[in-house]
Formats: sequence, structure tokens, C-alpha cells
Amino acid sequence: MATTSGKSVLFVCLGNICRSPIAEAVFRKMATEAGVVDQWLIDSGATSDWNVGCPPDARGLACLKAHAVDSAHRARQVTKDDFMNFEFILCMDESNLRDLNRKANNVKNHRAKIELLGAYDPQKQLIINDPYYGSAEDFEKVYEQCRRCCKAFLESNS
Ligand code: WE7
Repeated sequence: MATTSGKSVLFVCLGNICRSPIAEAVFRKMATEAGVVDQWLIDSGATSDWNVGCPPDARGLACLKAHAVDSAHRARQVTKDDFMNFEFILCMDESNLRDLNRKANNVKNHRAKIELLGAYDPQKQLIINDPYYGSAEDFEKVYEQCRRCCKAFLESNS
């Protein structure tokens, strides 16, 4: 778990099969290309326990593959330890934010900063919408939002 300079980020959405695994994979690739991946603990998780153990949605994997991004993630639910182990917990929409803040209230001395990933978007698209009932274009939009936000987040922590 420990990393050399202790930077850590957990990306979170409802089921950890659509948005947050895309964000995690995009951020890991950017950090790798920037030569700083060893300084980071990077993971993703769900507010719900619905999809635990599942791979990312096939449409998300297709989107990532089209952009030469890999993911071997399997869905997991956010745990109490996550609020201690991660400096940043970045989520996708207001519902995620409410669920995470409610969970955080049950963890003594939690250190994680809980924020919307979209707060880092230079194009100011604050919410990354759930593409679950959407199309390939919706996944593409999620990917582009994640790219912009992850780039800005990485720069703000370099
Ligand atoms: C989703 C989802 C997403 C919605 N990934 N699921 Cl059926 C269901 C019920 C509780 C938790 C989860 Cl995770 C799921 C399956 C997986 N991105 N988005 N469901 C969704 C979207 C809009 C309105 C209602 C739901 C449940």
C-alpha cells in the first residue's frame, strides 16, 4: 500500500463498472506517461455492492481499448479503510457525493478529501453522468471528461 511520496487517489461511482474504472485507467496511463506512477496509489470503487467482482462494462472496455488504455480492474465497494488510506476520493455526480459523505461520517478521523472529479475540468463540466443506460457516445464523453479532469488533477498534484 505505501508509496514513496504518499500520493493516493480513489475514483468512485455507483457500481464501479462504468465511470470510475475509466477514470482509474486514464489516470494510471497519464501518471505512467508522466513517469510518476510509482509515487501514486491509484484505485477505484463503488458506493454500492451491486457489481462486486465484475469487470468493467464491455462498452467502457471497448472505449478504453479504442484509446489504447488498459484495465484489469474488478469492481469493489468502498470500505471504511479507504477513507483513511486515500488522500483523495474523486467521484462523478451529486448522488455519489452524498453517499460518500454519509459513509465518511461513520469513519473516525477520516482524512480523504471527497470531491467531484469534474471540479478539475478546465471546461467546467462538473458532473460526469452515468452512461449505464446510454450509448457508446456517452462512454466516449465520459472518457473525454476523465482525460481533461485527470490531467488537471495530476498537474495540481505534481
Ligand atoms: C447501475 C448503473 C451503473 C444504474 N452501473 N448499475 Cl441496477 C443497479 C442497482 C443498484 C446499484 C447498481 Cl450499481 C445497479 C446497476 C451498474 N452505472 N446505473 N444502475 C442506474 C441508473 C439510473 C437509474 C437507476 C439506476 C440503478
